[in-house]
Amino acid sequence: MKRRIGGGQIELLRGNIVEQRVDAIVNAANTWMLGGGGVDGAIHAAAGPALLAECKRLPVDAGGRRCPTGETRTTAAGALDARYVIHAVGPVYDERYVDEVEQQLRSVHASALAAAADHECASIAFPAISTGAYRFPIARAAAIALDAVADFQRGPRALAEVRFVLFTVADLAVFERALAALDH
Ligand code: AR6
Repeated sequence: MKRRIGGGQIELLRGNIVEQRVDAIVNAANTWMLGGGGVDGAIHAAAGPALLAECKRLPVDAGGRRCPTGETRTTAAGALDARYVIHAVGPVYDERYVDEVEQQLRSVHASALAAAADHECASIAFPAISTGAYRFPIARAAAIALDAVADFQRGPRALAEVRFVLFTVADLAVFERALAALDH
């Protein structure tokens, strides 16, 4: 499914994020940025050791953290067919703090798009950040992610193509409903 919004196109597809040919691939990372499971594991496995070496070069705090929740850090992409990996730290879902985690999910998408624009990327591929190990309910996550992207795309720095790569047919259907429901 594709839809034009603002200055570019939003595309939803089922697939594997590591196989996308785009300028920037977004990783569903954690705050330490040393790899993990899910998307993070798949991206590091496909990118090879150069990606971990890139991550280790980033500044780190006393707790070993390289990126706070709701923010992103950009590195080269190792062996991936992309120019950059944008490591995005989504929130761990917590129903006691819904407003806060929703805001963090929104900001991590806005931050990734701004980073892509800063690096003159025309295309970017997102996974469904926070909807796996971090347990964010996917229907709500889809609405927030697409709304954040639509906001950015209506602005002056819109990317030509923003792709969401969903791992299952069911997740793709959830995103398709959310995109269809999005106001222009
Ligand atoms: N391509 C596209 N989507 C995928 C892929 C893939 N190769 N693999 C999984 N998904 P998750 P999170 C889907 O857990 O919730 C890691 O350990 C998956 O089905 O990767 O943000 C990190 O190191 C789900 O819908 O990311 C962090 O510690 C979505 O991608 C933590 O997990 C996100 O699932 C981040 O958790």
